[in-house]
Amino acid sequence: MTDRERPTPHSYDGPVGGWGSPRGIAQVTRAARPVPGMAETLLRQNKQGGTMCTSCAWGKPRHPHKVEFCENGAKATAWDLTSIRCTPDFFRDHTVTELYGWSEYDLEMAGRLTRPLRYDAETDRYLEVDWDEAIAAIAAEMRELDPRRTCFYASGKAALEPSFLWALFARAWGHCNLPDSSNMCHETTSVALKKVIGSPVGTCTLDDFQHCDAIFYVGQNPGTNSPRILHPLQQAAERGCHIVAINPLKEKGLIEFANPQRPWQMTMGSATEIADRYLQVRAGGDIAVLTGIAKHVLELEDSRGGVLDHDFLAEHTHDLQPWMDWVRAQEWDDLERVAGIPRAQMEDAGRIYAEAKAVMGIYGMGLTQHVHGSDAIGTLVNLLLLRGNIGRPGAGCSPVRGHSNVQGQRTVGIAEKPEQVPNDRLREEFGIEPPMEEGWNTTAFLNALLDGEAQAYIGLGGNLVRAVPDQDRVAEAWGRMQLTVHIATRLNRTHLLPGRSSWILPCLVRQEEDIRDGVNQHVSMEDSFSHIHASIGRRKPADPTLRSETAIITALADAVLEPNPNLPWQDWGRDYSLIRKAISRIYSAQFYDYEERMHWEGGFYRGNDAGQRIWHTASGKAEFTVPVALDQTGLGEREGVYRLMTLRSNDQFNTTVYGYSDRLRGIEGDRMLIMMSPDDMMAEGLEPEQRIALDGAADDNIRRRVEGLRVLPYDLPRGCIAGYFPELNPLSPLSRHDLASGTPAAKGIPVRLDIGA
Ligand SMILES: Nc1nc2c(c(=O)[nH]1)N[C@H]1C(S)=C(S)[C@@H](COP(=O)(O)OP(=O)(O)OC[C@H]3O[C@@H](n4cnc5c(=O)[nH]c(N)nc54)[C@H](O)[C@@H]3O)O[C@H]1N2
Ligand SMILES: Nc1nc2c(c(=O)[nH]1)N[C@H]1C(S)=C(S)[C@@H](COP(=O)(O)OP(=O)(O)OC[C@H]3O[C@@H](n4cnc5c(=O)[nH]c(N)nc54)[C@H](O)[C@@H]3O)O[C@H]1N2
Ligand SMILES: [Mo]
Repeated sequence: MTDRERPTPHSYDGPVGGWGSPRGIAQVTRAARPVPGMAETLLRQNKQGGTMCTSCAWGKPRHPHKVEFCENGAKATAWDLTSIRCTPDFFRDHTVTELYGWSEYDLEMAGRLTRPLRYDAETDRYLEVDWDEAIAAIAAEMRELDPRRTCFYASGKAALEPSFLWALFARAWGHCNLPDSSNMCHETTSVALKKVIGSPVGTCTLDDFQHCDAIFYVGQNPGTNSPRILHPLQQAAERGCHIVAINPLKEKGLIEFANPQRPWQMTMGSATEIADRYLQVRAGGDIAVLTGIAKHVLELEDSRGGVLDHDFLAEHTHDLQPWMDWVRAQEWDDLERVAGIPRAQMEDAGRIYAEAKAVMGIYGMGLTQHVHGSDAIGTLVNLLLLRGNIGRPGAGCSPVRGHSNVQGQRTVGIAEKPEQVPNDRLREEFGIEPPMEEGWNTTAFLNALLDGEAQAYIGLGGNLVRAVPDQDRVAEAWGRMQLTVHIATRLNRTHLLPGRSSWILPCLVRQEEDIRDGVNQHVSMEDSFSHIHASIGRRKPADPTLRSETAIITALADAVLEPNPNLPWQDWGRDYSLIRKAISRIYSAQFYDYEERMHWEGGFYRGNDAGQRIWHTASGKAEFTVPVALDQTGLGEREGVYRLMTLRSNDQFNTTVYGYSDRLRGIEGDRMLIMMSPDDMMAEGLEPEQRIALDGAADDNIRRRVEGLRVLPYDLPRGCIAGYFPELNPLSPLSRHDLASGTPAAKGIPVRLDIGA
């Protein structure tokens, strides 16, 4: 083995944006074959009078660019507006058992669902049913069930109006089993930020990018998952703002960006450098690296003084001293070992922090999807607090949210904890008795499913079986439920695991017109910066009989619940402004003048008390927190055990796979692969492209395995490997999740290599 050459890591030569971006759009568009109006939809996207993109939740500027969409927003739009149809004929040709064997990509390529479908066990097929018949039959079955054993899942796309009604329907019926996609995503943020700064959401707005002089950018991949962030990042970098990236992968979007809106950058092939510091942390090493940075800030304060914002610390924070004692007690050797970063780099970042007037901390799944993810967020906030970097221009913490309305769904009541909703107002306004016991979040629902407790699943979008940990065990249990109902736009694997009674209710996408009583209806959504925007669709529906999510929810609620004049489901289904009126009565401090303000360019700001330095925490101040461990995976070192990070490629939206190109990482072909450091490959005697299997290495005696994975050399810290979600989800143990919030630990999955496979 000594004479073997070190494999060359895969990489992509071009910058993010640039010419690769239109080419990437063209490839997916060719496959999706969108309807002719797509270009018009894109030109109005994220602007007043247009449709808000269904891809990510990034903010929409008050002064939009001529083109305010990105590569991945265009792909998502092409996908939604495909001209391909998945009609009842398709199901005549294929049994459900056969379709379950299809890939994610092939299933979604069957096109938009057009008609309500009922599963027929005898023929193992989905058959067309009439809308009224479907709603009546589902309602009749629901009425036989115990609401507390039913799950209403929401994926984060549905707008505020249907989301509010979804949660209200659940509570009026008698449960708050309201898991949503954020339970696998930024629930860590909702719990950790709430605890330390008293706000469950970020404190920044888009304006802050113009005032900051350092950005700590932790565990988020902007080039793929929120490309529109690259514009403000580019402007900040050009102003001389330091950008310190903390990520085990050298993600292309954090390295350079060629702005497609700037002809000279496109013509000259030049690009802006984004991060001026890149800390290639080990998976799970963020608590250590951020603590190392903070430790150096304290050292600078001790040596030269004038570094900490003492007035802010005294007036606005709590428990500084125990935290400082703890930081000072940490040995550099331990911090270096756990972070995988040399002390000099942490000191350098500490100096940048200490010298910056205004600092933003931006983060994504690299922080949230770990066993000690909440502590990692707390650690980022500790650092920010040292110099009063919350609650003033250019400063704050900014989680990059996922689905386009996932933050908004929480705002309007999709929450399993009774204390997260204004129960008294719900009682007064609607005359309902909302349940006061805690309902199921995603992890609790899955445990109830595996225990045989869960009787029914009603899903508002999503592909839950594929998105969750322990996918194989969940899939096996899924069909034991009495009733499964999916409100969906396209076919996916979860739909192909029918319960004893199973239904698919197809719905409109946001870009399509939604005419109720002769009027095209607006909906609204909330972005990552707590701004609410109106959105309207203008494309003709994929099928004339399709219904909107709101129309489906109101019809079902009307059929399931006892009549109640305070819950005018039919009126709500006809005129969505009446739903907004109800929302503004329940959440009056934030949603006043909703009907008017949602049309403002850039949306209206719902406000954030932590951003005003009003702290709704236990102590009434921002809390310093000592993490329970330095290693946020909680794994420690074990011989032969690797830390697997499951990521998104540039050609997917969660479980929706648009294609097989991960262009920005230089990876093409199939998705059954792992990226691995060339040094680890040498040590393991692995050749590039060799196929291996991974075995789960959690200590719970459950066998977890994925076979047929191609090994690719990649620039990664040793001991860490990366691959794609959802293919690798069978390796992720349901029992490993953030301790405070239950968010699955999708970034620190313990695995062993099986090279003989
Ligand atoms: N095109 C597209 N856009 C999307 C999505 C999509 O699938 N496709 N999904 C949407 C959704 S729901 C979400 S939640 C967001 C997700 O957006 P991201 O938060 O960017 O999610 P991931 O792709 O999971 O990548 C997380 C990043 O964390 C890094 N990382 C992994 N482990 C660690 C670690 O231990 N420490 C640190 N510091 N970094 C780590 C990875 O290298 C990667 O760069 O994107 C949203 N936008
Ligand atoms: N291992 C691992 N697992 C993960 C993650 C990870 O990084 N690693 N990330 C997690 C994260 S951050 C998230 S958010 C979850 C995502 O989990 P989900 O939100 O459950 O999954 P999606 O893939 O976004 O759902 C796609 C399906 O939604 C339906 N759909 C699409 N658009 C619409 C619409 O407008 N309306 C309706 N009603 N239906 C629609 C379509 O049928 C489509 O097939 O996955 C999580 N799972
Ligand atoms: Mo997400």
